Amino acid sequence: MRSVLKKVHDGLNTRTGFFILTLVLLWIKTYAVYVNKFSLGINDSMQRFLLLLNPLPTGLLLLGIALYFRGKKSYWIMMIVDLIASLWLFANILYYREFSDFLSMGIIKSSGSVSNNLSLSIGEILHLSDLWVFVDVIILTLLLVFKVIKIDTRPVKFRYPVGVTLLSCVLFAANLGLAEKNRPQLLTRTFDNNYIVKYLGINFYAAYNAYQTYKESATRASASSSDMDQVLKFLKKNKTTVNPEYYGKAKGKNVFVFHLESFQQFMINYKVNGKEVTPNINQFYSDQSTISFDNFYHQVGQGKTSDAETMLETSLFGLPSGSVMTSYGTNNTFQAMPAIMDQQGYTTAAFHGDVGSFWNRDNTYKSWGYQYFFSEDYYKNKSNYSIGYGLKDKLFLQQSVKYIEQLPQPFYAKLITVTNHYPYELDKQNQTIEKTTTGDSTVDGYVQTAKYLDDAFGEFISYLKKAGLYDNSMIVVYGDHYGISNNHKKAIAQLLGKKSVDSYDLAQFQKVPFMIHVNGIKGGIDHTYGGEIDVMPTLLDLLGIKNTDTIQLGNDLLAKDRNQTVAFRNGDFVSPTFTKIGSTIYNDKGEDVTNSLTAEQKAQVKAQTEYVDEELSLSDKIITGDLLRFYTPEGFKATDKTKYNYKYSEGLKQLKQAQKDKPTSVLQQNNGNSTENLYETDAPELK
Ligand code: GP9
Ligand code: MN
Repeated sequence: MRSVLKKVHDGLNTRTGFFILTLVLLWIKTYAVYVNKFSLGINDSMQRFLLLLNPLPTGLLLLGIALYFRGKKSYWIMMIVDLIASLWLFANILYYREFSDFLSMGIIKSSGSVSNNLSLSIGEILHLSDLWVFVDVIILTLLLVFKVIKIDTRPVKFRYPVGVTLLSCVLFAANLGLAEKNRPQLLTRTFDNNYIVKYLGINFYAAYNAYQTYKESATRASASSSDMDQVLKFLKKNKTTVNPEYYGKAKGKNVFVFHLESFQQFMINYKVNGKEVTPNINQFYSDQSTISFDNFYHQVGQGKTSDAETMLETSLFGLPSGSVMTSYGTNNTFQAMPAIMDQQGYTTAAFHGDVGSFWNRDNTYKSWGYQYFFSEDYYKNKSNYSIGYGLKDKLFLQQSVKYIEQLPQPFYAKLITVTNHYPYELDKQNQTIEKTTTGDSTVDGYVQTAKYLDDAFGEFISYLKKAGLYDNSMIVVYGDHYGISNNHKKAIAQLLGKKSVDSYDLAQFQKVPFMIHVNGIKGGIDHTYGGEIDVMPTLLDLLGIKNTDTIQLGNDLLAKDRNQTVAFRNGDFVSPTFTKIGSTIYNDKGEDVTNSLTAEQKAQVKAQTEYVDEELSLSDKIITGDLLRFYTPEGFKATDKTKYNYKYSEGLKQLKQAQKDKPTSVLQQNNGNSTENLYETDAPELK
């Protein structure tokens, strides 16, 4: 026994021994923090393996820096690196406890606003067990100070630290490769900080985030207020005139924005074996008080849902790569829909059954001025309540009612569904229609989850009717983006009953529903060409809210003099006359006319191309240069992000107070009696 101890002690007296001990302790503790202090949502054994592995490469790299130095210096550098890594862990433990998200450089830069946002004092947030992250650093330091461990001053060969650095790089490459395999586009799309930490580790996350922030702030710093001139010129040139038949027709009404996940236009009135897939949505679509657009396209890029949200709430495009919400949502200035509605006396709230950090919603919604964000924490969840990215739609909508009924009216409420999401899996008990039979397994489940979404939508609409909300609300329903990607050409052709599909067909396949229901309004199918960028101006006009000075790249779909060229994020476009895909031009019948255009038609296509390029590049400039900080529209008060806190306990408190301050909620109008019992659902999980 003694000899074993002696061997260990001798080992620790060598620099390599001490290095390994420090590394292993840092590794174990980081993993322990991952498991005990964060909820990273481990779904499979590969994710578990990567979680265990990921502290190692960066640990080797960082502590390995010390090995390039000699003697005492080497030891102290090791301890300092260890301390910094521990402080970073510690700061994130505290931040995570309050926000269920990781600290970003953007947050640290605006740390004043963060501290304002903390609902609890540091004493309340701190748990004694958090201090464990420092124990190894302290003990190792004491062992060195009291010379229990002796400093090994022997010189080392240069190739030794280089070897350690190389090893860390190899391990990191392996880690990254496995992570990308499990979660494609992890870094290009950066959905969620939680994902980066889960797959690549908290130290990598720090470096990655710092790099992104550096890149972003460089562009931001070089932007100036004169850059807005170009934007204003473009807007002036393309301004439409409001349609008096519709302007202000929804004034003062509540607004529901109902987000149909991955829902495409071709599903409307679609049948499988003679059975309608989405009878409720179909009925809503053809209601005489619903304006339904049948040439409405999604315009998202890599940011998918987040791009759709960005366009709907700000009338600015997503980015050529990545997501506006994750990269710029925390710090940029916006003049977004919730803020505008708030300033019109509306209560504003977003509802979603996934974690709040996904797509950086928890920060972006503050920049957009949402008063409430009801995310996963606000919902009861049992093991069979969730599938894929979150709560199943029926359970999500049913549980949303207890918050909706507490919102002082008028309100602006956005509900984001999620069950109809790739890979379209649904538990047996919720399947109420047969799969399609294209043989493409990622496509064939689509109608089943779409049907489920439709059922959930139907239940929600029935509730609105019973609770009296249907008639005093403007109900906006839209599909966020394609559900079946262009990689599934064969299956798409089969679904559409065609032999094959070409690029033109695929462009048309990007149509998503966009419907606006206002009781008593003149509805019908509107054939105007438009896209998600046009939603905000359309809604503001219907609500009779002046928006002539607001920076919006879209235009009112109900205006008669609009440019109907619809940009896709990659610069392609569709329009009533020509469609451009890459360098190919199609006419309105889908025929390739690239080589047979008249001079006049060529000029028209050129003008359309320029229009599309200009609106996309101006949008990018506004976002990357944070140009809206230089421009506040008349009558608009800049959004104060520090006002908002979406923590569960805080949200409840706020709702309670709101009942007293402004007793116009459904609950108050119902003499304090909940309307939850009016909600009928056949969700099997509740039986
Ligand atoms: C998750 C959800 C999905 O919260 O909104 O986003 P998507 O994958 O569709 O972009
Ligand atoms: Mn989506």
